[in-house]
Amino acid sequence: MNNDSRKLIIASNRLPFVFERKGDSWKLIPGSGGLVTALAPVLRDRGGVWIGWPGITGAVDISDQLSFASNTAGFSMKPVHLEEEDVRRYYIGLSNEVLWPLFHDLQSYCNFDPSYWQAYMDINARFAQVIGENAGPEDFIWVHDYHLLCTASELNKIGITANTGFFLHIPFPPLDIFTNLPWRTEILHSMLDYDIIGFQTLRDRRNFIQCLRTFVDDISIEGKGQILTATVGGRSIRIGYFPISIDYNEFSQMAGTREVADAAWYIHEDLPKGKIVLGVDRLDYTKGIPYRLRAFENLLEKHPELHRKITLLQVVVPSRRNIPMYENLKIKIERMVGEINGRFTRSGWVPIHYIFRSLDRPELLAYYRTAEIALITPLKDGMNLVAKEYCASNIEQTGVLILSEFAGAAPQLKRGAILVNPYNIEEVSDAIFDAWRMDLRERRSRMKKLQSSVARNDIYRWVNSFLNASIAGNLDDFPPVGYMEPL
Ligand code: GDG
Repeated sequence: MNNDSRKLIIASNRLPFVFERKGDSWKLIPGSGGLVTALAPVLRDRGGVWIGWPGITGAVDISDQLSFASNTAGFSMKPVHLEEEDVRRYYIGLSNEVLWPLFHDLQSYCNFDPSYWQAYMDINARFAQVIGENAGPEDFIWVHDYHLLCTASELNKIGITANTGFFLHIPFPPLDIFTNLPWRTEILHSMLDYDIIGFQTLRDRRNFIQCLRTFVDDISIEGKGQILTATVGGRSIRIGYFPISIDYNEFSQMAGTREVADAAWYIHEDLPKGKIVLGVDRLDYTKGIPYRLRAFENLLEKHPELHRKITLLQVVVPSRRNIPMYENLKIKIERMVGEINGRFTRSGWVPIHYIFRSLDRPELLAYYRTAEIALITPLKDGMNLVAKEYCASNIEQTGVLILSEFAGAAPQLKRGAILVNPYNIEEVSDAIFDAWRMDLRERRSRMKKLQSSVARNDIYRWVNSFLNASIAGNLDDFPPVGYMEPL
Protein backbone atom coordinates (compact mmCIF):
# COMPACT_ATOMS: atom_id res chain seq x y z
CA MET A 1 0.00 0.00 0.00
CA ASN A 2 1.14 3.50 -0.76
CA ASN A 3 2.18 5.04 2.55
CA ASP A 4 0.71 8.39 1.58
CA SER A 5 -2.76 6.98 1.04
CA ARG A 6 -3.71 6.23 4.61
CA LYS A 7 -4.70 8.71 7.24
CA LEU A 8 -6.04 8.74 10.76
CA ILE A 9 -9.53 10.14 11.23
CA ILE A 10 -10.32 11.10 14.80
CA ALA A 11 -13.90 11.86 15.83
CA SER A 12 -14.83 13.24 19.23
CA ASN A 13 -17.67 15.36 20.53
CA ARG A 14 -15.56 18.52 20.59
CA LEU A 15 -12.89 19.77 18.25
CA PRO A 16 -9.65 20.40 20.10
CA PHE A 17 -10.38 24.15 19.92
CA VAL A 18 -13.21 26.10 21.49
CA PHE A 19 -14.72 29.07 19.64
CA GLU A 20 -15.85 31.93 21.85
CA ARG A 21 -17.55 35.09 20.69
CA LYS A 22 -15.55 38.29 21.31
CA GLY A 23 -17.68 41.22 20.20
CA ASP A 24 -18.27 40.71 16.47
CA SER A 25 -15.57 38.10 16.00
CA TRP A 26 -14.67 34.66 17.30
CA LYS A 27 -11.78 33.84 19.56
CA LEU A 28 -10.05 30.46 19.36
CA ILE A 29 -9.12 28.82 22.65
CA PRO A 30 -7.26 25.51 22.83
CA GLY A 31 -9.36 22.89 24.65
CA SER A 32 -8.30 21.80 28.13
CA GLY A 33 -9.80 18.30 28.59
CA GLY A 34 -7.83 15.10 28.94
CA LEU A 35 -8.74 13.94 25.45
CA VAL A 36 -7.16 16.99 23.85
CA THR A 37 -4.04 16.79 25.96
CA ALA A 38 -3.66 13.16 24.96
CA LEU A 39 -4.43 13.23 21.25
CA ALA A 40 -3.26 16.57 19.87
CA PRO A 41 0.44 15.61 19.85
CA VAL A 42 -0.34 12.30 18.18
CA LEU A 43 -2.31 13.77 15.31
CA ARG A 44 0.24 16.53 14.84
CA ASP A 45 2.96 13.91 14.49
CA ARG A 46 1.04 11.53 12.26
CA GLY A 47 -1.12 13.95 10.27
CA GLY A 48 -4.83 13.42 9.76
CA VAL A 49 -8.29 14.84 10.32
CA TRP A 50 -10.13 15.65 13.57
CA ILE A 51 -13.91 15.76 13.34
CA GLY A 52 -16.01 17.34 16.07
CA TRP A 53 -18.40 20.03 17.21
CA PRO A 54 -16.76 23.48 17.36
CA GLY A 55 -18.83 24.38 20.43
CA ILE A 56 -21.13 26.96 18.80
CA THR A 57 -24.67 26.70 17.51
CA GLY A 58 -26.59 28.40 14.70
CA ALA A 59 -25.63 29.43 11.19
CA VAL A 60 -22.21 30.96 11.80
CA ASP A 61 -19.48 30.80 9.18
CA ILE A 62 -16.28 29.81 10.97
CA SER A 63 -14.44 28.33 7.99
CA ASP A 64 -11.64 30.95 8.18
CA GLN A 65 -11.16 30.28 11.89
CA LEU A 66 -11.12 26.53 11.25
CA SER A 67 -8.43 26.89 8.58
CA PHE A 68 -6.45 29.02 11.00
CA ALA A 69 -6.94 26.44 13.78
CA SER A 70 -5.92 23.62 11.42
CA ASN A 71 -2.75 25.46 10.41
CA THR A 72 -1.92 26.21 14.03
CA ALA A 73 -2.60 22.66 15.20
CA GLY A 74 -0.79 20.97 12.32
CA PHE A 75 -3.76 18.79 11.28
CA SER A 76 -7.07 19.31 9.53
CA MET A 77 -10.27 20.02 11.48
CA LYS A 78 -13.79 19.39 10.16
CA PRO A 79 -16.89 20.63 11.99
CA VAL A 80 -20.10 18.85 12.90
CA HIS A 81 -22.82 21.48 13.30
CA LEU A 82 -25.25 21.34 16.20
CA GLU A 83 -28.34 23.45 16.87
CA GLU A 84 -29.43 24.56 20.36
CA GLU A 85 -31.94 21.74 20.60
CA ASP A 86 -29.28 19.16 19.63
CA VAL A 87 -27.03 20.45 22.39
CA ARG A 88 -29.88 20.27 24.87
CA ARG A 89 -30.88 16.67 24.15
CA TYR A 90 -27.76 14.96 22.77
CA TYR A 91 -25.00 16.74 24.68
CA ILE A 92 -26.48 18.06 27.92
CA GLY A 93 -29.19 15.39 27.87
CA LEU A 94 -28.18 11.86 26.98
CA SER A 95 -24.43 12.38 27.17
CA ASN A 96 -24.17 14.39 30.36
CA GLU A 97 -27.41 13.76 32.25
CA VAL A 98 -27.46 10.01 31.56
CA LEU A 99 -24.24 8.40 30.34
CA TRP A 100 -21.75 10.52 32.31
CA PRO A 101 -23.32 10.01 35.76
CA LEU A 102 -24.38 6.40 35.11
CA PHE A 103 -20.95 5.35 33.85
CA HIS A 104 -19.43 6.91 36.97
CA ASP A 105 -21.80 4.80 39.13
CA LEU A 106 -23.91 7.83 40.12
CA GLN A 107 -27.28 6.66 38.90
CA SER A 108 -29.21 8.91 41.23
CA TYR A 109 -27.85 11.88 39.22
CA CYS A 110 -29.39 10.53 35.98
CA ASN A 111 -32.31 12.04 34.11
CA PHE A 112 -33.64 9.30 31.83
CA ASP A 113 -35.74 11.64 29.67
CA PRO A 114 -37.10 9.51 26.80
CA SER A 115 -36.73 12.35 24.27
CA TYR A 116 -32.95 12.29 24.63
CA TRP A 117 -32.42 8.97 22.88
CA GLN A 118 -33.57 9.88 19.38
CA ALA A 119 -31.53 13.09 19.49
CA TYR A 120 -28.47 11.09 20.54
CA MET A 121 -28.89 8.70 17.61
CA ASP A 122 -29.50 11.59 15.17
CA ILE A 123 -26.30 13.31 16.18
CA ASN A 124 -24.34 10.06 16.06
CA ALA A 125 -25.68 9.75 12.47
CA ARG A 126 -24.58 13.32 11.72
CA PHE A 127 -21.07 12.52 12.93
CA ALA A 128 -21.08 9.41 10.73
CA GLN A 129 -22.05 11.60 7.77
CA VAL A 130 -19.13 14.01 8.26
CA ILE A 131 -16.75 11.10 8.82
CA GLY A 132 -18.03 9.54 5.56
CA GLU A 133 -17.34 12.80 3.69
CA ASN A 134 -13.74 12.88 4.91
CA ALA A 135 -12.60 9.27 5.10
CA GLY A 136 -11.08 7.28 2.26
CA PRO A 137 -11.47 3.49 2.09
CA GLU A 138 -8.01 2.86 3.59
CA ASP A 139 -8.27 5.36 6.43
CA PHE A 140 -8.59 4.28 10.02
CA ILE A 141 -11.52 5.89 11.82
CA TRP A 142 -10.96 6.26 15.55
CA VAL A 143 -14.03 7.44 17.46
CA HIS A 144 -13.77 8.72 21.03
CA ASP A 145 -15.88 8.62 24.11
CA TYR A 146 -19.38 8.27 25.46
CA HIS A 147 -20.99 10.89 23.22
CA LEU A 148 -20.41 8.65 20.20
CA LEU A 149 -21.06 5.11 21.39
CA CYS A 150 -23.39 4.47 18.45
CA THR A 151 -21.54 6.10 15.56
CA ALA A 152 -20.36 2.75 14.12
CA SER A 153 -23.87 1.50 13.42
CA GLU A 154 -24.59 4.80 11.64
CA LEU A 155 -21.37 4.42 9.64
CA ASN A 156 -22.57 0.97 8.64
CA LYS A 157 -25.75 2.48 7.24
CA ILE A 158 -23.72 4.64 4.86
CA GLY A 159 -21.54 1.73 3.76
CA ILE A 160 -18.51 2.12 6.05
CA THR A 161 -18.14 -1.29 7.63
CA ALA A 162 -14.42 -1.65 8.28
CA ASN A 163 -11.41 0.06 9.85
CA THR A 164 -13.26 1.56 12.78
CA GLY A 165 -12.18 1.74 16.38
CA PHE A 166 -13.65 3.18 19.54
CA PHE A 167 -12.05 4.25 22.81
CA LEU A 168 -14.03 4.96 25.96
CA HIS A 169 -12.30 7.58 28.12
CA ILE A 170 -14.62 7.21 31.08
CA PRO A 171 -15.28 4.07 33.15
CA PHE A 172 -17.67 1.37 31.99
CA PRO A 173 -20.08 0.62 34.85
CA PRO A 174 -20.75 -2.71 36.54
CA LEU A 175 -23.65 -4.84 35.25
CA ASP A 176 -26.12 -3.94 38.00
CA ILE A 177 -25.70 -0.24 37.21
CA PHE A 178 -25.60 -0.54 33.41
CA THR A 179 -28.80 -2.57 33.63
CA ASN A 180 -30.70 0.63 34.57
CA LEU A 181 -30.03 2.21 31.19
CA PRO A 182 -33.28 2.19 29.19
CA TRP A 183 -31.31 1.86 25.91
CA ARG A 184 -28.85 -0.76 27.17
CA THR A 185 -29.29 -3.34 24.38
CA GLU A 186 -29.31 -0.75 21.59
CA ILE A 187 -26.06 0.72 22.90
CA LEU A 188 -24.31 -2.63 23.28
CA HIS A 189 -25.33 -3.76 19.78
CA SER A 190 -24.22 -0.45 18.26
CA MET A 191 -20.86 -0.66 20.01
CA LEU A 192 -20.34 -4.11 18.54
CA ASP A 193 -20.35 -2.54 15.06
CA TYR A 194 -16.88 -1.14 15.77
CA ASP A 195 -13.97 -3.42 14.82
CA ILE A 196 -12.16 -2.71 18.05
CA ILE A 197 -13.34 -1.32 21.36
CA GLY A 198 -10.83 -0.01 23.87
CA PHE A 199 -11.30 0.70 27.57
CA GLN A 200 -9.01 2.39 30.06
CA THR A 201 -8.61 -0.50 32.49
CA LEU A 202 -9.20 -4.16 33.05
CA ARG A 203 -12.00 -3.18 35.49
CA ASP A 204 -13.93 -1.44 32.69
CA ARG A 205 -13.43 -4.22 30.18
CA ARG A 206 -14.54 -6.82 32.68
CA ASN A 207 -17.75 -4.86 33.31
CA PHE A 208 -18.38 -4.53 29.58
CA ILE A 209 -17.85 -8.24 28.94
CA GLN A 210 -20.28 -9.09 31.72
CA CYS A 211 -22.89 -6.78 30.16
CA LEU A 212 -22.32 -8.38 26.73
CA ARG A 213 -22.79 -11.87 28.16
CA THR A 214 -26.02 -10.74 29.83
CA PHE A 215 -27.67 -8.72 27.08
CA VAL A 216 -26.33 -9.99 23.73
CA ASP A 217 -27.62 -13.38 22.56
CA ASP A 218 -25.27 -15.92 21.02
CA ILE A 219 -22.09 -14.00 21.71
CA SER A 220 -18.87 -15.87 22.35
CA ILE A 221 -15.81 -14.32 23.92
CA GLU A 222 -12.37 -15.83 23.58
CA GLY A 223 -8.78 -15.09 24.41
CA LYS A 224 -6.88 -13.80 27.38
CA GLY A 225 -4.55 -10.93 28.15
CA GLN A 226 -4.93 -7.41 26.87
CA ILE A 227 -7.12 -8.17 23.84
CA LEU A 228 -10.11 -10.50 23.75
CA THR A 229 -12.18 -11.41 20.70
CA ALA A 230 -15.97 -11.36 20.73
CA THR A 231 -17.81 -13.17 17.95
CA VAL A 232 -21.42 -12.46 17.17
CA GLY A 233 -23.50 -12.68 13.98
CA GLY A 234 -20.46 -13.81 12.00
CA ARG A 235 -18.39 -10.75 12.98
CA SER A 236 -15.33 -10.60 15.21
CA ILE A 237 -14.70 -7.61 17.45
CA ARG A 238 -11.54 -7.01 19.43
CA ILE A 239 -12.02 -5.76 22.96
CA GLY A 240 -9.02 -4.50 24.89
CA TYR A 241 -7.83 -2.20 27.62
CA PHE A 242 -5.34 0.58 26.95
CA PRO A 243 -4.58 2.91 29.88
CA ILE A 244 -4.22 6.39 28.41
CA SER A 245 -1.22 8.53 29.30
CA ILE A 246 0.54 11.84 28.68
CA ASP A 247 3.47 13.11 26.64
CA TYR A 248 5.87 12.52 29.52
CA ASN A 249 8.90 14.13 27.90
CA GLU A 250 7.01 17.27 26.99
CA PHE A 251 5.76 17.70 30.56
CA SER A 252 9.07 17.00 32.24
CA GLN A 253 11.05 19.20 29.83
CA MET A 254 8.64 22.10 30.19
CA ALA A 255 8.54 21.71 33.97
CA GLY A 256 12.34 22.00 33.94
CA THR A 257 12.38 25.39 32.18
CA ARG A 258 13.45 28.63 33.84
CA GLU A 259 9.98 30.11 33.29
CA VAL A 260 8.29 27.30 35.25
CA ALA A 261 11.01 27.24 37.92
CA ASP A 262 10.56 30.99 38.52
CA ALA A 263 6.77 30.72 38.65
CA ALA A 264 7.07 27.79 41.07
CA TRP A 265 9.35 29.82 43.31
CA TYR A 266 6.85 32.69 43.44
CA ILE A 267 3.97 30.35 44.36
CA HIS A 268 5.85 29.13 47.41
CA GLU A 269 7.15 32.56 48.24
CA ASP A 270 3.61 33.92 48.31
CA LEU A 271 2.49 31.24 50.75
CA PRO A 272 3.84 31.06 54.27
CA LYS A 273 6.39 28.42 55.22
CA GLY A 274 4.98 24.94 55.05
CA LYS A 275 3.82 22.41 52.52
CA ILE A 276 1.40 22.82 49.63
CA VAL A 277 -1.26 20.18 49.00
CA LEU A 278 -2.49 20.54 45.42
CA GLY A 279 -5.83 19.59 43.87
CA VAL A 280 -6.46 20.22 40.15
CA ASP A 281 -9.80 19.21 38.65
CA ARG A 282 -12.39 20.17 36.11
CA LEU A 283 -15.52 21.31 37.91
CA ASP A 284 -17.24 17.94 38.14
CA TYR A 285 -19.11 16.00 40.81
CA THR A 286 -17.11 12.86 39.92
CA LYS A 287 -13.88 14.49 41.07
CA GLY A 288 -14.80 14.28 44.75
CA ILE A 289 -13.94 17.88 45.67
CA PRO A 290 -16.42 18.28 48.60
CA TYR A 291 -15.19 15.04 50.24
CA ARG A 292 -11.63 16.22 49.76
CA LEU A 293 -12.39 19.54 51.46
CA ARG A 294 -13.96 17.65 54.37
CA ALA A 295 -10.83 15.48 54.63
CA PHE A 296 -8.63 18.58 54.75
CA GLU A 297 -10.86 20.10 57.40
CA ASN A 298 -10.61 16.86 59.39
CA LEU A 299 -6.80 17.08 59.16
CA LEU A 300 -6.85 20.63 60.53
CA GLU A 301 -9.14 19.53 63.37
CA LYS A 302 -6.99 16.56 64.33
CA HIS A 303 -3.59 18.19 63.89
CA PRO A 304 -3.41 21.74 65.22
CA GLU A 305 0.39 21.40 64.98
CA LEU A 306 -0.04 21.57 61.20
CA HIS A 307 -1.74 24.97 61.30
CA ARG A 308 0.34 27.52 59.38
CA LYS A 309 2.43 24.62 58.05
CA ILE A 310 0.10 23.31 55.38
CA THR A 311 -2.03 24.93 52.66
CA LEU A 312 -4.48 23.31 50.29
CA LEU A 313 -4.31 24.88 46.85
CA GLN A 314 -7.42 23.79 44.97
CA VAL A 315 -7.61 24.64 41.26
CA VAL A 316 -11.04 24.12 39.72
CA VAL A 317 -11.30 24.54 35.96
CA PRO A 318 -14.72 25.76 34.75
CA SER A 319 -16.57 23.04 32.84
CA ARG A 320 -20.09 22.30 31.46
CA ARG A 321 -21.27 25.72 32.56
CA ASN A 322 -24.75 25.33 31.08
CA ILE A 323 -25.67 22.34 33.25
CA PRO A 324 -27.41 23.35 36.54
CA MET A 325 -25.88 20.52 38.58
CA TYR A 326 -22.43 21.93 37.83
CA GLU A 327 -23.43 25.42 38.90
CA ASN A 328 -24.78 23.97 42.17
CA LEU A 329 -21.53 22.10 42.74
CA LYS A 330 -19.58 25.34 42.28
CA ILE A 331 -21.74 27.06 44.87
CA LYS A 332 -21.30 24.13 47.26
CA ILE A 333 -17.50 24.12 46.89
CA GLU A 334 -17.28 27.87 47.39
CA ARG A 335 -19.43 27.71 50.49
CA MET A 336 -17.30 24.91 51.96
CA VAL A 337 -14.04 26.73 51.23
CA GLY A 338 -15.49 29.84 52.87
CA GLU A 339 -16.61 27.90 55.93
CA ILE A 340 -13.31 26.10 56.44
CA ASN A 341 -11.27 29.24 55.88
CA GLY A 342 -13.59 31.18 58.16
CA ARG A 343 -12.97 28.65 60.88
CA PHE A 344 -9.20 28.16 60.65
CA THR A 345 -7.67 31.28 59.08
CA ARG A 346 -5.19 33.11 61.31
CA SER A 347 -3.18 36.22 60.61
CA GLY A 348 -0.68 35.35 57.85
CA TRP A 349 -2.24 31.97 57.02
CA VAL A 350 -5.28 31.04 54.92
CA PRO A 351 -5.62 27.23 54.89
CA ILE A 352 -7.34 26.85 51.49
CA HIS A 353 -6.40 28.81 48.40
CA TYR A 354 -9.12 28.36 45.82
CA ILE A 355 -8.64 29.16 42.13
CA PHE A 356 -11.63 28.96 39.79
CA ARG A 357 -10.28 29.43 36.27
CA SER A 358 -8.23 27.71 33.63
CA LEU A 359 -4.48 28.11 34.04
CA ASP A 360 -2.06 28.33 31.15
CA ARG A 361 0.36 25.44 30.78
CA PRO A 362 3.44 27.03 32.43
CA GLU A 363 1.35 28.15 35.40
CA LEU A 364 -0.20 24.68 35.80
CA LEU A 365 3.24 23.08 35.63
CA ALA A 366 4.56 25.50 38.22
CA TYR A 367 1.87 24.28 40.63
CA TYR A 368 2.72 20.65 39.82
CA ARG A 369 6.40 21.29 40.28
CA THR A 370 6.21 23.10 43.55
CA ALA A 371 3.45 21.24 45.43
CA GLU A 372 4.82 18.81 48.03
CA ILE A 373 1.64 16.73 47.93
CA ALA A 374 -0.89 16.09 45.14
CA LEU A 375 -4.33 15.16 46.42
CA ILE A 376 -6.26 13.48 43.61
CA THR A 377 -9.38 11.85 44.94
CA PRO A 378 -12.06 11.29 42.27
CA LEU A 379 -15.05 9.19 43.29
CA LYS A 380 -14.52 7.39 40.01
CA ASP A 381 -12.38 8.35 36.99
CA GLY A 382 -11.60 6.72 33.65
CA MET A 383 -7.89 7.36 34.15
CA ASN A 384 -6.99 10.83 35.56
CA LEU A 385 -4.22 12.49 33.65
CA VAL A 386 -3.56 15.10 36.32
CA ALA A 387 -1.98 12.36 38.48
CA LYS A 388 0.42 11.44 35.68
CA GLU A 389 1.18 15.08 34.83
CA TYR A 390 2.04 15.77 38.48
CA CYS A 391 4.59 12.95 38.46
CA ALA A 392 6.14 14.03 35.15
CA SER A 393 6.49 17.62 36.36
CA ASN A 394 7.91 16.83 39.79
CA ILE A 395 11.47 17.66 38.81
CA GLU A 396 12.93 17.59 42.34
CA GLN A 397 11.42 14.11 42.89
CA THR A 398 10.24 15.03 46.35
CA GLY A 399 6.47 15.13 45.86
CA VAL A 400 3.96 12.64 47.23
CA LEU A 401 0.94 11.50 45.21
CA ILE A 402 -2.24 10.66 47.13
CA LEU A 403 -4.57 8.95 44.67
CA SER A 404 -8.10 7.59 44.77
CA GLU A 405 -8.26 3.83 44.43
CA PHE A 406 -11.19 4.44 42.04
CA ALA A 407 -9.14 6.37 39.47
CA GLY A 408 -8.21 4.31 36.42
CA ALA A 409 -4.61 5.35 37.09
CA ALA A 410 -4.56 3.51 40.44
CA PRO A 411 -3.52 0.03 39.26
CA GLN A 412 -0.56 1.51 37.37
CA LEU A 413 0.54 3.96 40.09
CA LYS A 414 -0.19 1.98 43.23
CA ARG A 415 3.45 1.11 43.93
CA GLY A 416 4.47 4.75 44.31
CA ALA A 417 1.28 6.53 45.35
CA ILE A 418 -0.65 6.44 48.62
CA LEU A 419 -4.00 4.95 47.59
CA VAL A 420 -7.15 6.06 49.41
CA ASN A 421 -10.89 5.55 49.36
CA PRO A 422 -12.11 9.09 48.56
CA TYR A 423 -15.33 8.57 50.55
CA ASN A 424 -13.31 7.76 53.68
CA ILE A 425 -12.64 11.20 55.12
CA GLU A 426 -10.54 9.88 58.02
CA GLU A 427 -8.39 7.78 55.72
CA VAL A 428 -7.75 10.67 53.33
CA SER A 429 -6.96 12.98 56.23
CA ASP A 430 -4.48 10.40 57.62
CA ALA A 431 -2.91 10.01 54.17
CA ILE A 432 -2.29 13.77 54.00
CA PHE A 433 -0.67 13.62 57.43
CA ASP A 434 1.51 10.65 56.38
CA ALA A 435 2.53 12.46 53.22
CA TRP A 436 3.29 15.61 55.20
CA ARG A 437 5.73 13.85 57.51
CA MET A 438 7.16 11.31 55.03
CA ASP A 439 10.95 11.39 54.98
CA LEU A 440 12.87 12.48 51.93
CA ARG A 441 14.21 9.01 51.16
CA GLU A 442 10.80 7.44 50.93
CA ARG A 443 9.38 10.34 48.92
CA ARG A 444 12.25 10.07 46.41
CA SER A 445 11.93 6.35 46.09
CA ARG A 446 8.16 6.52 45.54
CA MET A 447 8.40 9.38 43.03
CA LYS A 448 11.09 7.58 41.05
CA LYS A 449 8.84 4.56 40.72
CA LEU A 450 5.96 6.75 39.61
CA GLN A 451 8.02 8.63 37.09
CA SER A 452 9.57 5.58 35.53
CA SER A 453 6.16 3.96 35.15
CA VAL A 454 4.58 7.03 33.51
CA ALA A 455 7.64 7.62 31.31
CA ARG A 456 7.64 4.02 30.08
CA ASN A 457 3.92 4.02 29.37
CA ASP A 458 3.52 7.38 27.69
CA ILE A 459 0.96 8.67 25.23
CA TYR A 460 2.90 7.36 22.21
CA ARG A 461 2.86 3.87 23.65
CA TRP A 462 -0.88 4.21 24.23
CA VAL A 463 -1.66 5.23 20.68
CA ASN A 464 0.70 2.65 19.25
CA SER A 465 -0.81 -0.15 21.26
CA PHE A 466 -4.36 0.83 20.31
CA LEU A 467 -3.55 1.18 16.62
CA ASN A 468 -1.47 -1.99 16.58
CA ALA A 469 -4.33 -3.91 18.09
CA SER A 470 -6.73 -2.31 15.62
CA ILE A 471 -4.90 -2.71 12.38
CA ALA A 472 -2.68 -5.67 13.16
CA GLY A 473 0.71 -4.08 13.17
CA ASN A 474 0.43 -1.76 10.17
CA LEU A 475 0.98 1.43 12.08
CA ASP A 476 3.77 2.38 9.64
CA ASP A 477 1.06 2.89 7.05
CA PHE A 478 0.44 6.22 8.71
CA PRO A 479 3.36 8.35 7.60
CA PRO A 480 4.94 10.16 10.55
CA VAL A 481 5.19 13.85 9.79
CA GLY A 482 7.12 14.64 12.96
CA TYR A 483 8.77 12.92 15.88
CA MET A 484 7.38 9.55 16.94
CA GLU A 485 8.72 6.99 19.34
CA PRO A 486 9.91 3.89 17.50
CA LEU A 487 7.54 0.93 17.79
C1 GDG B 1 -11.48 12.43 30.74
C2 GDG B 1 -11.74 11.34 31.79
C3 GDG B 1 -9.41 10.52 31.46
C4 GDG B 1 -6.69 20.80 34.03
N1 GDG B 1 -6.66 22.05 34.49
C5 GDG B 1 -6.08 22.80 33.55
C6 GDG B 1 -5.74 21.98 32.51
N2 GDG B 1 -6.13 20.76 32.82
C7 GDG B 1 -5.94 19.57 31.98
C8 GDG B 1 -5.00 18.65 32.68
C9 GDG B 1 -5.39 17.30 32.12
C10 GDG B 1 -6.86 17.49 31.76
O1 GDG B 1 -7.16 18.87 31.84
C11 GDG B 1 -7.78 16.77 32.73
O2 GDG B 1 -7.70 15.41 32.45
P1 GDG B 1 -8.24 14.29 33.43
O3 GDG B 1 -7.79 12.99 32.90
O4 GDG B 1 -7.73 14.57 34.79
O5 GDG B 1 -9.81 14.45 33.46
P2 GDG B 1 -11.05 14.66 32.39
O6 GDG B 1 -11.02 16.02 31.79
O7 GDG B 1 -12.27 14.33 33.16
O8 GDG B 1 -10.79 13.59 31.23
C12 GDG B 1 -10.44 10.98 32.49
C13 GDG B 1 -9.28 11.53 30.35
O9 GDG B 1 -10.55 11.85 29.77
C14 GDG B 1 -8.37 11.01 29.23
O10 GDG B 1 -8.80 9.78 28.76
O11 GDG B 1 -8.16 10.41 32.11
O12 GDG B 1 -10.67 9.93 33.41
O13 GDG B 1 -12.71 11.78 32.74
O14 GDG B 1 -4.67 17.02 30.97
O15 GDG B 1 -3.70 19.07 32.37
N3 GDG B 1 -5.11 22.41 31.42
C15 GDG B 1 -4.80 23.74 31.37
N4 GDG B 1 -5.15 24.61 32.35
C16 GDG B 1 -5.79 24.18 33.46
O16 GDG B 1 -6.10 24.98 34.35
N5 GDG B 1 -4.12 24.20 30.29
